[in-house]
Amino acid sequence: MNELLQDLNWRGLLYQQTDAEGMEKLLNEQKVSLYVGVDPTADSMHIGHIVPLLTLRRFQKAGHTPILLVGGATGTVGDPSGRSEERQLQTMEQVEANVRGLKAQMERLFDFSSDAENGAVLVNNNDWAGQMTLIDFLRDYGKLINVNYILNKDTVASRLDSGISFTEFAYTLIQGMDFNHLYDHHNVRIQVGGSDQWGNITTGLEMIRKTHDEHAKAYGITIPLVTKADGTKFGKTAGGAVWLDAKKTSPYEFYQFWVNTADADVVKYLKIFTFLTREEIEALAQTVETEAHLRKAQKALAEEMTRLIHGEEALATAQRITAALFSGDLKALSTAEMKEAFKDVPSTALAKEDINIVELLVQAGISPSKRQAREDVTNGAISVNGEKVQDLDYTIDAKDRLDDAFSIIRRGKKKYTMVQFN
Ligand code: 383
Repeated sequence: MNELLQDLNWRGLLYQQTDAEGMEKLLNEQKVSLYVGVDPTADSMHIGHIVPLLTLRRFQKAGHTPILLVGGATGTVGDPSGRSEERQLQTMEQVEANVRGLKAQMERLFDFSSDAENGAVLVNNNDWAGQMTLIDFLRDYGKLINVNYILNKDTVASRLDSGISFTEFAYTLIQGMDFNHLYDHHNVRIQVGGSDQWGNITTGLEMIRKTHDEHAKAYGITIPLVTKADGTKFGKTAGGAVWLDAKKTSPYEFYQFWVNTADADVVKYLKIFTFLTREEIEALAQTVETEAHLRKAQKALAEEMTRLIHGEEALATAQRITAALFSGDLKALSTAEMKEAFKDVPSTALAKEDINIVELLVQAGISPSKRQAREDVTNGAISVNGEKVQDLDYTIDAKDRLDDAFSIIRRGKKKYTMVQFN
C-alpha cells in the first residue's frame, strides 16, 4: 500500500472513499492537489474542523498541494448537512468578518511559502460562485444534476418531512461547482471532508464527470467522526465548543481539554490529531498500559496540540498555570496568568475598599460563618494570591488587588474563589 495511505489508515483517518484503488494508483504516480472547504459560520474554527485540515497537512508533508477553501459564497447560504433544522441566514457583513477570521487561522496552520513547490493555497468560493448570474447557474450547473439525485442524499432526504428550503436544497450544487472549478483551475483531484460531507463531495464528482470527457477522474475521501469511548460528544466542554481562537478558548483551557482525555481515547486522539510518528505513539500507548497514572500520553497530546494551535510560548504559559494550580503555588504566576487560570472559578464582587480577611471570607461566601472563617484563618486553610494568611487582623488592601481589581482566595486544598473589587 502507498505509504501515505498506509499511515492515514493506521491513524483511523479513512472512512469512505469513492474509488480507493484508483486513488492509490494516482498517488503512486504523481503529486496532486487536493482540497477541503470550511464555511464561515463563525469567526473561528473549533477542534471539530481541524481533522480534515490536519489530514491535508499530512498530504502536504508527502509532497502534495493543499488547497484550503473558505466558503465566502456557501457560507451565505448554509449547508443542511448534519442539521435537522433550517439555518438562520447570516448577514453578508457577518460572513465577511468570519471569512477574515478563518483565513487568519488557516494561515497559521499551513505552510503557504510560495518557494515550497507544494505550498498551500487559500481560495474563497465567493470569487467564482459569488459572481455567477442565476441564469448561468441554472443553465450551466442546475441542468447537470437531476432533482432525484439530490432528493436521495441523506442530508436532504432526512429533511423532507420537517421541510427544507430551496436554498438549502441547492447548497450541494454550489459545493459541486467548487470541486468542478478547482479541478479545472487548480488541478484539484481529491476533496476531503468529514463524513457529513459525503453527499456534497459526490455531487462534485458527478459534475466533473458530466462536464469532462471520460479521462477526467477525481476522488473523494471522508474522515470518520471523532468519538469518545464514553459515548458523549467529542469536542464539547461545559463551556461549549473548544475554539482555536485564544480569545474564545484560552490556551490554558485548550491545554486542559486535551490533558483531560480519558485513557480509553488518548491513543486514538494521538493518531488523529498529532504528527507524532507511529513509533512515538506506540511507545506512549505502552505507558497507558503500564503507568497510566502518570498520564504521559495525555500530556504529550496536550503539548502537541497547544503548540500546534497556539505556539511554544502559549504552551509554556498553559503548563506553568497547570503546575501552579496543581502545587497551589500561585506566586509563580503573573497577573495575566492568574486571570487566565481563574477565568472559570466562581467569582464574587465586593466594593473596592480595604477589608479584614475574616469579613471578606464571610462576605464573599467563601467560609460559611464568621466563626468558621476565623477557624479557617488560624488553621492555615486560607491563602490570598498564593500567600498563606494566618493573622485574623490581616487587611486585604491595594497590595492584594491584582490589576487593582481582583484577588484569588484559596480555602483548603483546591477551592478557589476570585474576588472582584469594583
Ligand atoms: C464549502 C464549499 C466547498 C467545500 C466545503 C464547504 C464547507 C462544507 C461544510 N463543512 C463543515 C463546516 O464548514 O459545511 N459544506 O463547518 C465542516 N468542515 C470540516 C469537515 C467537517 C464539516 O469544515 O466534517 C468538520 O470540519 O468537512 O462539518 O467547496
